[in-house]
Amino acid sequence: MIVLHHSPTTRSFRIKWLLEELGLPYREIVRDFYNMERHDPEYRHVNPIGSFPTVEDDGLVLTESGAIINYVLRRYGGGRFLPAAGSPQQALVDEWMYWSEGLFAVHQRIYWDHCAPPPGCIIDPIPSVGEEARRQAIRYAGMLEAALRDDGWMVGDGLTGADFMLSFPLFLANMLGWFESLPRTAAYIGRIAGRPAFASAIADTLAYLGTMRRRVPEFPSFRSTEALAIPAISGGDGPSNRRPPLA
Ligand SMILES: N[C@@H](CCC(=O)N[C@@H](CS)C(=O)NCC(=O)O)C(=O)O
Repeated sequence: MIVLHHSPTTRSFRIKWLLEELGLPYREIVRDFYNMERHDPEYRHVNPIGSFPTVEDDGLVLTESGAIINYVLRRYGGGRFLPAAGSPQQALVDEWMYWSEGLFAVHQRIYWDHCAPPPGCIIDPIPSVGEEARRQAIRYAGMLEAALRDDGWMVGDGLTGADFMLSFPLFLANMLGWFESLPRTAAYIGRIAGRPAFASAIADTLAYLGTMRRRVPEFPSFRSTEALAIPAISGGDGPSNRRPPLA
């Protein structure tokens, strides 16, 4: 059975949403992102930097959302959410999947590092750098705004891997109010958020955000946890397709 290592508020909700949408059985292991749980030796044997998501299946370990989405759809999707191999639609799905993580989310990450309230920000943030990244992210979102058709999709006529990938950075951006001048994009993420499987996958994230707001002063910056003495992991029987974890 698929094992999903999940942490509320992180990209692993993409995978949770996909598994819920497909109705696939899976085992979920939940860790708190903002304390040391992601540095548990047990988890770092599976994922050397303790990032989310990680999926284990049949001895295979994957730690990139896009690869996980494609793997799950190709192996277990039964054709759902998957354009024909080699079709122009598949090329467009790939394009939006790369766009999501390689372009939009990069700028969002820079914004978050420099402008988020603790515990999201880095130790020495430079707000002007974050602000410029926010402007660039919104400029890039103009590409999505232009690609969204009147029927609300940008590829084909239903969900694809691109929607699962886009859900993470766009949901966050929408919460930050970035799409006020991009009505199609705002409506698109609103429609996705209205899907029952999405609502079920995001529920723990929303609950966690509520508690975080109350507890923020107690939390260390998640960057500052990197500066703490996090023990190196050595030896052990890691998954077969992984090299030994980083020190
Ligand atoms: N490109 C990866 C990014 C994974 C990632 O950076 N996840 C964040 C949470 S949203 C994380 O765990 N970061 C911890 C770190 O970078 O050390 C993906 O799309 O899955």
